[in-house]
Amino acid sequence: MNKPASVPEQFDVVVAGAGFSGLYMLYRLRQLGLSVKVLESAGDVGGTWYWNRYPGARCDIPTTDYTYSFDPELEKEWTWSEKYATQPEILDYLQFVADRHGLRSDIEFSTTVTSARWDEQENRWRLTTSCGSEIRCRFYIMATGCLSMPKAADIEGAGRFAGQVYFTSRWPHEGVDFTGQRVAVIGTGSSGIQSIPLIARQARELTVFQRTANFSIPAHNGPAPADRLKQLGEDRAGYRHAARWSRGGVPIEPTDVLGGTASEAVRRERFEAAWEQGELFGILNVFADQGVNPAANDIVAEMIREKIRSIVKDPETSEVLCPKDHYFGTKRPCLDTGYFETYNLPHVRLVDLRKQPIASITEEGIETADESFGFDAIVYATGFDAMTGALVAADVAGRDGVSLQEKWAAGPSTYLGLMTAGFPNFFMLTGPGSPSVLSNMTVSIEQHVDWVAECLEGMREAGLETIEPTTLAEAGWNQHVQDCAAITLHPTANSWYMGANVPGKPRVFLPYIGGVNAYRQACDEVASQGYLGFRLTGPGEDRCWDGVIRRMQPDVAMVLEIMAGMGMPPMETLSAADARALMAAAAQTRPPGPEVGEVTDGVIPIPAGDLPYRLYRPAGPPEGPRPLVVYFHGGGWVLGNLDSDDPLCRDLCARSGAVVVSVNYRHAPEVRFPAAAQDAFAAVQWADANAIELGGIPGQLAVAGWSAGANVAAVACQLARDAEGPHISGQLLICPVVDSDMARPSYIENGDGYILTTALMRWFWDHYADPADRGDPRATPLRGDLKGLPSACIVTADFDPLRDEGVAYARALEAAGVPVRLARARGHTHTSVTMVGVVISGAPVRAEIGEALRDFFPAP
Ligand code: N01
Repeated sequence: MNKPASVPEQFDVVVAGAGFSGLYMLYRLRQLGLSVKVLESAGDVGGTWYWNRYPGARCDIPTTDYTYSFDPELEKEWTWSEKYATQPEILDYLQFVADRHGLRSDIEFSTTVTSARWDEQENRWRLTTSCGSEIRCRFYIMATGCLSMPKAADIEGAGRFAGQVYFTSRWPHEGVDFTGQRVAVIGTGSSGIQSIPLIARQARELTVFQRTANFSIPAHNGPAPADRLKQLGEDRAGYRHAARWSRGGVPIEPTDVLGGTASEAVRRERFEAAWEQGELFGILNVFADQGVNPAANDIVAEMIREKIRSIVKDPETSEVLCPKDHYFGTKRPCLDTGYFETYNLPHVRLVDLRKQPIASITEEGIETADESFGFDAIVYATGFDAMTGALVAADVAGRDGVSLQEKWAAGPSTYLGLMTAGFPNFFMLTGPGSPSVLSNMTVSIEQHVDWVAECLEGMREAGLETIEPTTLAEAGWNQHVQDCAAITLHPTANSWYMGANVPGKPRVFLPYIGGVNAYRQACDEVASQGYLGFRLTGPGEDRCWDGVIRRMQPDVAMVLEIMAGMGMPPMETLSAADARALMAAAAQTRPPGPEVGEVTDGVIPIPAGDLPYRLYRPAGPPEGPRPLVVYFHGGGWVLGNLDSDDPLCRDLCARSGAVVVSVNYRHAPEVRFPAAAQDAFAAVQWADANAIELGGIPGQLAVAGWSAGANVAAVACQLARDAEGPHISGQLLICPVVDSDMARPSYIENGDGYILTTALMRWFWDHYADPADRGDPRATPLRGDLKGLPSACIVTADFDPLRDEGVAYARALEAAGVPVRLARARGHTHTSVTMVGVVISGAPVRAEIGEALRDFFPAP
């Protein structure tokens, strides 16, 4: 007789993992009255802190912060013994939490989820486990951690070694005694750096194999910091609230000191204070710009190298220990206790794998290109398949049987790091695309768990059964995650943040670097907007408010926030003179733009008087004449001058290799339409006639302009065509004004809040041209004859009221047979693309502009 098939167990929710996130998730789901089962591979709770038992394992966020905040009573009952608690103490803490809330009864230990399949008919997940059981659940939540899947040993011969082999990430529970042994440690990340000093205390000989030198600062461990304890004692709730709304999940005051401009004394003082403090978020906050500006980063990096050189006595060893191949912070910096000092011990040796790579592991030890080493034990501290490893390995398949592994073949794709399209009712806690590893994990974990719990509660109340992100929302979030990373130095490093440590893993920045606070804000907004970007279904219900939660470039958003905080009066409420003074004052504080070869000022004689110009000549070869670009500044025909657009002109010059002549045309309201347009045309005629004197190549002349400057540049092209000369090779129009019609959708969408407003545009027009003149093609070139005009590059910005008229001009030029390149400044405002050295995300757009300018001319 056949054995009857066992009936699968049914739960509302299954959670995989019983570490920090799984335990709290269980607690919250129970509070909601849902039936829950937690499956945990390990023999007990603890997650990371269960497995990583190597000597010296500690957290690298002060334990007063690296702790649950959901239970104030728990906080009172538990006191951390040290600033950075050891692994056994953190494990004790998690066991204490599990006991205190009776969590173990819903956890099945030593059980791994071996597969998860979405059943579309039943709207259920079907799970199988390593114990052979089947489970059905409505929601499946992976709380499997970011650094839980050890990286496979990717070294030739691994497995051949006859001695003892240890992985820091899977350390024996009974501990290891290295006394009298010859020990090798491979890897100098956090795990290696923490364990090496302690292994050195026991081993007879210790040889460390280092592929990449790592930045590390002393932890200065000891009692929990008194100031932190005082703050917590006085206002625990306030402290935790501040942590939740901080950038990294630890409440610190972000500095506004810039490395590039700070005095040597300030630099030194800030660095030494951070070094003494011994905290990651302190050393990452020496300068506001160290994460984005190579020069500022180099200052911190060099000061750390100085420290290493001062600690390590052997100059050759200390040089090998000095990190030089990545910017500080782009690989996770380490906190150590006596790490560099360890290399002063006579029985400790450092092998530089950049000079002598490992050829093979042998039965006796390790062979490099130059030497054979014999060992009794090898310790692999070689890291993890971070952030995606545990998720992808878990054999999860969503709609149509598509697995996570297949879907993420080119890198992870998530909405908010919480869910992924095609996998309904499947949540990831601290998944890729969330702040996770870049933050205090416990704060991020609590935020994710709370968000998921509130989502499930809301669904239950609304009678909804499934939730799943849309592909639009997910693509938007992925883009935002990458945009946030792109303005930092992070993508330059071969880090596990980039997936670069695992051979063959797609190179994608994995966590969200926009900050815990910004991320929480985005998650809250998504929920409060009816779960924007999610499809929710239930009996007779199918609702979806589709959309993208963050479309603006992160640094543009930051600039807008700063400007809003400055409380400046709206420009259109000022007189022209006051508005000009305000612009001039703002220009004082910005970066100067790139160096160019030569900058000279002069005047262009025109019948009405002299027009000032400034000429920028590129640095470096080739000597001799270059193409000429005549540039007209922005400012609504009212504001602006040679200084206002100076950084942009330098940038255009450096990127295009052309001589740029920036012309200050006459301004309204003193001189109104059509003076600016006439001046522009006169300047072009003059530049063409004087090309040789200006260092230009006769016949190779383009015009360019931004905003109202692009307006007069476009008009100059039409006037030159009508006058049958001069010949213009191309027109670069950055966010141009080409029409006076303010009814286009971009005016409706972007007319307020993005610096150039509808009200300001009206103010500009009123200063410049009478209503009766505004239909004149010399004011609104879109209304002119567009045949026979020079090739154009038109740049439009997403958050610009003028966006649609720029597009309209491009379309109209194309229709008239003019070759057009339309460059979209994604996520930018009218002004942000021009903010050289301030808005880093504008650089790729300006690179495209430089290329377009070069394309106007024959190749040199
Ligand atoms: O791993 P890692 P980890 N041949 O990837 C080297 C957290 N954590 O376990 O840089 C030779 O950082 C590799 O070299 P390279 C923390 O977030 C926290 O140390 O790839 N060498 C690197 O030196 C941390 O960042 C704490 O060139 C090889 C090392 O192995 C993260 O976990 C403690 C190699 C791996 O360093 C991971 O840290 C511990 C090979 N084939 C961990 N493959 C605290 O809270 C790899 N390496 C303090």
